[in-house]
Amino acid sequence: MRTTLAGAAGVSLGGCATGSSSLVRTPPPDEDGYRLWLRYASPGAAARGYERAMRNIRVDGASATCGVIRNELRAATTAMFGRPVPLDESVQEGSVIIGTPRSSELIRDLNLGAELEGVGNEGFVLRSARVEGKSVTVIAANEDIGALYGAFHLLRLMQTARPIARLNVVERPAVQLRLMNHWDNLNGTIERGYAGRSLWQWRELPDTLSPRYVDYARACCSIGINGAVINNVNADVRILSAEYLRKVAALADVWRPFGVRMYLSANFAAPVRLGGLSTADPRDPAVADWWKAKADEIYALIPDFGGFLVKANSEGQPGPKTYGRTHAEGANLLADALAPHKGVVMWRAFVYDEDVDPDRAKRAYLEFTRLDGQFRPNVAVQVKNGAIDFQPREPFHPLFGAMKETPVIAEIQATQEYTGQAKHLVYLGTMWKEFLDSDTHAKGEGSTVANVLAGRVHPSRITGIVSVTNPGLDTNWCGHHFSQSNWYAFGRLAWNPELTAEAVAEEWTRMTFTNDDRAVATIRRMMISSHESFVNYTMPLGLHHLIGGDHYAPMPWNNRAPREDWTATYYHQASEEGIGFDRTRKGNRAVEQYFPPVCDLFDDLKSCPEKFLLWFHRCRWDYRVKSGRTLWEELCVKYYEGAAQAAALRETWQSLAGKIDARRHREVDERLAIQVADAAKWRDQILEYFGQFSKRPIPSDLRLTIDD
Ligand code: GCW
Repeated sequence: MRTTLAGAAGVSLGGCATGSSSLVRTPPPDEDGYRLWLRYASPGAAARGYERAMRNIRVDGASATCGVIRNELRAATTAMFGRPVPLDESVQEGSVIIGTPRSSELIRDLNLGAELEGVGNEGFVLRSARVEGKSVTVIAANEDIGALYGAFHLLRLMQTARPIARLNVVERPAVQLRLMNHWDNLNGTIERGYAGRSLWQWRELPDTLSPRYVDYARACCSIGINGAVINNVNADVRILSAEYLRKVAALADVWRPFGVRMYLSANFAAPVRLGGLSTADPRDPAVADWWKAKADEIYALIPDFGGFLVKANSEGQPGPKTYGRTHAEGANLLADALAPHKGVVMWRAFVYDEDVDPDRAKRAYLEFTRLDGQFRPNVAVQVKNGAIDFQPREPFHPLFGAMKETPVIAEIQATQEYTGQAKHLVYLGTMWKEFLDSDTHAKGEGSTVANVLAGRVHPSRITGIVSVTNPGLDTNWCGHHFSQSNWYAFGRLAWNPELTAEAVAEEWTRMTFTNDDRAVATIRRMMISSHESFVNYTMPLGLHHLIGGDHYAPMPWNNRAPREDWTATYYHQASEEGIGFDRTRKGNRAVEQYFPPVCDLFDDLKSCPEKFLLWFHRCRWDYRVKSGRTLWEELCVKYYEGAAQAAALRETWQSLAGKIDARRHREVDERLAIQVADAAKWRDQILEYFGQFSKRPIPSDLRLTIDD
């Protein structure tokens, strides 16, 4: 028998009293961040209008997902209005009517056929309408999950103080797979996790289900995330054992009504390590049979299992190359096992085999483009946003747009491995937008990464954006209160990459902290500038991989590691003569992996955006950058600017005291103190290190600004 711990989702949704600015006299009561962006704070003065537009809620349909819609709306309205809005069947002025043409006669009669045809299985129409002569709000969808997304949309409008009286919203997600990628180990640790231990309680599962599993699913679903790979890509084979699969199935059962599907990272050597076979060679029929039987076993337990994510022949993981086979043969082996069940394989392109090319940045492109066309229809190649590894800034990976016949999905990283590890406030929405908006020119202008991912450049059977993600058992889920915004931004941008980073930051701020317009504007500005300032005080002007150790602090002096391409010196190549990696046509020709005119843009020193300067070019210390300064001076300016921006970030946050509850305000401030100190330390250490090569002093005017 399964037992559910007391205090499930609905209960954890107590109301909170932050209202609009005019009402805030005393600081709002302390919060711990557990409720994320689903706090459902009182809408203050707007409450009356909302209540008028929400006299009762009618959810047509009997599925578990319809139950979720009712629970969420009941809990949300109770928290926002101090009493639940009645859930009944009546149609009156101000009813909210939710359903699909199959479940609801009222929805059927509205004849939304054309609109609904366009929104697919997950989209919805949210519209003010007249039904039986009454003004109502309708949430219509083809499937119940679409109606649930629509309900969350309506709640988001109310949480962000937007009007809900004359609505005409038609939404569908831009891509199919919007997945959390957890790097959680079975022993409860999380690789690159900075918010406590793993959420998954393997010892308790499958019999005991933590209420956090429900709250996790609510959070994901509220922003359109429709699946999770729950274990590390450095995969423990035991996840595929009968014992663990029962545990996994229990989680999948909890998440199903929320539309969050289960996926697993598979270890390519599982037939050997788990199955006891003598080989995992994809051409061995016994190996193929083993995977088929394993897939059948999984689907018997989890009928809607999504598929496998695989890290193969990368950083010590086994893979097809171990047996002299290609990545395509490896991926196809698993794809064939999953195909009868409609599962997919997400095969990672994060490979950097030294034999392929001396430059790590070139290797994945070289390996994968030559396999284009060889993958089964249910394989997608999963590509990190940049060609190295989630650096604070990278140009987009040249594989985007380059695979014409193979679906390519994007992997971004919300867990801040290289971006301050939940100690620094770094909102990644801006960085991801820079990536999504980059024009690959694969088929002429407008072939942005976002369009490639949505299958609008090369028609694609599988589309997706996934995120290596950040929640753990910390009460506030993500360690830093602001790191929650990266989970949020991932979901929102995967649903709609056209949203601006500003809009997403604003939504999140209103839902998470306050609807006070001035405070919102201040926090939004802090968030929007935070990524650039982090780049400034860590790796400006196209510098990358200046790291060592645990990837927290830049260590440009790092010149010793088990592999050369894990050092920092391999990338910056600083010497007395200059700094930077020559990837131009005169250098190692990495630029040629991009389509024209992008390759020309990066190749030409004059046109190469300075944010990528030292990524593509090797420059002398006295090279004049666009500002007229020498490269050395510019580098100094960037580092000083970054440290000053970090200090300003903290001051700005402090000015919000009283607008944010004291607890969260203090907890953020404590981390900002670390950020300010780190930024200054990193500036000084890095400039001292590079100064040994440039043999130039730090411009005195910069030093003065600090000494003052
Ligand atoms: O970013 C690097 C990390 C590794 C990680 C690897 C990967 C899961 O440092 O911890 O391993 O990439 O993406 O596979």
